[in-house]
Amino acid sequence: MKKREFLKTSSILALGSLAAPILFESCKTKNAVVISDKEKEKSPAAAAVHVLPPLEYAFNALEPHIDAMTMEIHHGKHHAGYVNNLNKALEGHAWANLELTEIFNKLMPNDNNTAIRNNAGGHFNHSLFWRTLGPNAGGSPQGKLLDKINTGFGSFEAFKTAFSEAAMKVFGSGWAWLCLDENENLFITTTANQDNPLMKNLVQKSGTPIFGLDVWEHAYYLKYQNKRKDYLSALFNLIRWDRVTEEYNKVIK
Ligand code: MN3
Repeated sequence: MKKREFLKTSSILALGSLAAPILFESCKTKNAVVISDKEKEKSPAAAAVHVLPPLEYAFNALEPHIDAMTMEIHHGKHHAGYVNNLNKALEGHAWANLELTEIFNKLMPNDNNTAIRNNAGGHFNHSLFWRTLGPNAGGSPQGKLLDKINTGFGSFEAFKTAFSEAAMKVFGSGWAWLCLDENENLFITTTANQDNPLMKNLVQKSGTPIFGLDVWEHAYYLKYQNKRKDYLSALFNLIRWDRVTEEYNKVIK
């Protein structure tokens, strides 16, 4: 057996004896969508393993706004791919046991961590996205968050317009974000690819995202083709403002 083959076989055996039970254990104990820092299991015997959070609703639950096939592919292929590729990219890496937010803090321009950047971002961004969508949602936020939106943007309608305009301007693949800055003020920003505003060394304006909208074509193309604007309008029927408020409350006590 060549050395390379031996190493390959050894690592598969190692994966079989260590990672598989951890993965199994993780899946068993995960019954709620959790994001970021709480979504991986740690073991002294192996690097942490990031886990695809299950959807809280059926693939067809967001119809007619998002079709079932888009959801199945988006969650089961795209998001699952980010999780798998993140775990691969972190194998043997110094950041293997870091939380996603810690990884975002460490990313620097041109640091040769592109696979980690793209897949850690993809995992975090989609976890937040699924969590803040749901059937029978939409409407407008209430209470403190609504007050903050009114203060920051003039009105909820004005916020929707500004957010949609920002999302329309994302060229190619990316995300539109509603964030809190260090002064606890809301702002809208966009990022390319799977970057997010927590990647403070990589984005123009950093902050804590409380809602993110996926404007990659894979999020809407099957149903809306090139009509991103129609997808954006429909999306407002799915936003769970109670969950966005939870994200807001994590930042503002
Ligand atoms: Mn996506």
